[in-house]
Amino acid sequence: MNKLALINEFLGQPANASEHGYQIDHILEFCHWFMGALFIGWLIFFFFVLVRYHRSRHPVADHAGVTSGISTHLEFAVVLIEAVLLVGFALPLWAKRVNQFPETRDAILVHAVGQQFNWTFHLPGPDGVFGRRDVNLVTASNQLGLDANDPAAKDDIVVPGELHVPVDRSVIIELSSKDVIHNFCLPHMRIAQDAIPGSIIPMWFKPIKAGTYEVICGQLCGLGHYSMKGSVVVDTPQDYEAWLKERGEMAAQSAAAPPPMQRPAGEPAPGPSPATVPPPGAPPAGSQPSPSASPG
Ligand SMILES: [Cu+2]
Repeated sequence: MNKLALINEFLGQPANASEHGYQIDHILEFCHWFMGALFIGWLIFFFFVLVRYHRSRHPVADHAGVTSGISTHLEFAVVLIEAVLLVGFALPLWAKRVNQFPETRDAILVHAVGQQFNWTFHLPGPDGVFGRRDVNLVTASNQLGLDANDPAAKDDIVVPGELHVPVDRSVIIELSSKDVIHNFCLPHMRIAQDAIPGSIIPMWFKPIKAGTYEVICGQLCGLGHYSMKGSVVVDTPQDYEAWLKERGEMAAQSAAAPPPMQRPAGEPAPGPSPATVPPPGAPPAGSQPSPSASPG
């Protein structure tokens, strides 16, 4: 790392672990140094003006003002540098991110679904086809509403919180959300994208360093937002295959297990509910026979 890049480290940027990340880092470095120079420049100018135009030196206002063109030149230079940064560097880099996706046959394709307050990952399994998902099928044990009757869903892998990907291979993540707007932010990969209910939004990156990296939610999505974390584990190809195999076996086992018992529609939940427990001091319900007065 060169000395100039230390400003990113100083500002808390974690070490880059993606192929394109150095380009983002260069722009960040330049912007921070440029803003630092502007800050110091304006600060010097501010104190110069405070001293130079103090009331004791100029008791009467000068209505002619400044006649030199230096401020115009300085402001034009600042606008020019900002325009070059935006049009010359930032926009092309952003366009490459959103328009030039890797070929799907070379990349790992994963669905990531955000909900208050966790991430769930959906992989297509050995057949390479994602099973159908239906919001009406969502239950506590089927967080994504995967359709068990869809043959393509039989081998699908659903993992909460932790996604594994192989190193040196592009990863395309298609994002969606079950409730509010979340943001899938991977600071080490220099990538973030909103997850919006009703939309499927793709993002991609290519990890170049094995390790475990934190996923955070980059949108204030509710009271538990602070705890909406996950992780992306970048494995060697062998470790990734082993993880995929293990997860595939677990998915096959859970698919073969009988479905959990479900109450018939309309049947109330077991145990007292707010509707069946009288509030303290309330007269006993007349229409309901008490247990001691059972007919017999
Ligand atoms: Cu969130």
